[in-house]
Amino acid sequence: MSDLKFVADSLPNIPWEARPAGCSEVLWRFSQNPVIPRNLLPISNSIFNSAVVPYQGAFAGVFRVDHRTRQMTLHSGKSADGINWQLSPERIHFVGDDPEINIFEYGYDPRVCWIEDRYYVTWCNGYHGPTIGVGYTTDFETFYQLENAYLPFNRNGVLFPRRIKGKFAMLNRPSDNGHTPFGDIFYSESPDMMHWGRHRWVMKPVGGWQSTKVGAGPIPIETSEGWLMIYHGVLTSCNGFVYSFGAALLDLDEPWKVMYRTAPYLLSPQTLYECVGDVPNVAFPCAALCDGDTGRLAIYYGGADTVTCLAFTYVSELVDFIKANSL
Ligand code: BMA
Repeated sequence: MSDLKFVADSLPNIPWEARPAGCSEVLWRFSQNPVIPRNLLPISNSIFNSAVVPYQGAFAGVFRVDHRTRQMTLHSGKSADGINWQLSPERIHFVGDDPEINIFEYGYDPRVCWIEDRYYVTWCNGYHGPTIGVGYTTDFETFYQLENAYLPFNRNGVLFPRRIKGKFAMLNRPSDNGHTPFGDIFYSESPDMMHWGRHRWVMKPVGGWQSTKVGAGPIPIETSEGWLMIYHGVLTSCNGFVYSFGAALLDLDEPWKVMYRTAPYLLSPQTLYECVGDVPNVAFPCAALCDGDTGRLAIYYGGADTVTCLAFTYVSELVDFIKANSL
């Protein structure tokens, strides 16, 4: 057993399934995938790329729900076990003071992060092109909207779960207005969750499964070996983009410094529900639950832009894997 230290509350009811006999992968898929089918709601075309957190002894989350109109929206949801979900039939209507910012054009790829006293939500928010919307909730019923973090175009805004040197901190990925064929991960900080600056470059695409663009996934987990960042990487094949995911360890005080980064992917689209759907060949992680007692890690990811899936590992095994298989 590793003597890795990591920051995670006790989560005895974390969704979990033991590594299958004979499996030597660092990550293994839930045998009941997908956990959320595309048609869970009468109005849903697809439910994927979604964020889940522990909440009051159970689980809550913000879900990307593309409606049958193909409007991209966010819905809240609750679950006793993290596997069977009840989603609100109505999309989230953020409450805000400024109608200019509060107009909902579209929202997708949410992340949820508990910091200090509330659950912050970040998402790709339509405001004359995609940028990072920021809001918060305490009860997953009422959601308040703050200012957008950046000018368009930006995607994959992922908050750190605590202030770093006194500042809120966010990974993000400047992009373009379309299906961006490039993209590096940057780090930005803020004194107040409104003004973002002191931008630092974190990492770029390097080749193979992560050759076209990279973007942060779940909220990073603090460990004694650095921030554990799971991220997606994109390869451009002759048949379009292929979204896989890997992981990196970032310096605790200066997270733009990448210490280790996986050369092989952790998971690439290989099952039917990852390879077949509205956008084939996509495995897109947006959330991870971690049990502080056992080190169990449950990663939520979208399959083929259609359904929501789970994969499992142990945080110490993942950190060991990153260090042993780094670029
Ligand atoms: C990205 C985002 C994700 C999506 C991915 C693959 O640009 O739109 O929501 O999963 O493309 O289509």
